[in-house]
Amino acid sequence: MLGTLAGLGLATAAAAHGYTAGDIAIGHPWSRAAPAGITGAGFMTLRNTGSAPDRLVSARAEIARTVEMHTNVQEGAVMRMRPVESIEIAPGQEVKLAPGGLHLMLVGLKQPLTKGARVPLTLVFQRAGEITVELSVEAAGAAGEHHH
Ligand SMILES: [Cu+2]
Repeated sequence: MLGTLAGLGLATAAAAHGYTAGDIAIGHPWSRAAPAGITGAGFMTLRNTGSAPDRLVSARAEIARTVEMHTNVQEGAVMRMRPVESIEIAPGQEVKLAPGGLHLMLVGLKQPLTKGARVPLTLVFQRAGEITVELSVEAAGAAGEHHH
């Protein structure tokens, strides 16, 4: 039993990567393979382990002209993306940036996002400050793909 649990723990540690900035834990930042010139996406989980609210106020990446924060909203039968000013992370809460919901947009890719690559992305939090994480680039999947 102990051996099985230890094995699972190792497997999880190898597959996922995470970062900590102050009270904010950033879990498995990832992106999808995409060619240069278009817009890529950034996904991750943001968990606030502290007792004060924090917010992601901006992000930037060398690989993109600009990085925007978006949410997906339902308008009748259509899902539309809408820019948001910031993403709030309440104390003790976890916010998921995932396909179909909140996400980062890497606008104007200067280079392709290649599967298997690690792409530096700097996140700026109101309280926790700046941290540079690496987006792990996964396959270009159809599920949750969105268009500009
Ligand atoms: Cu978007």
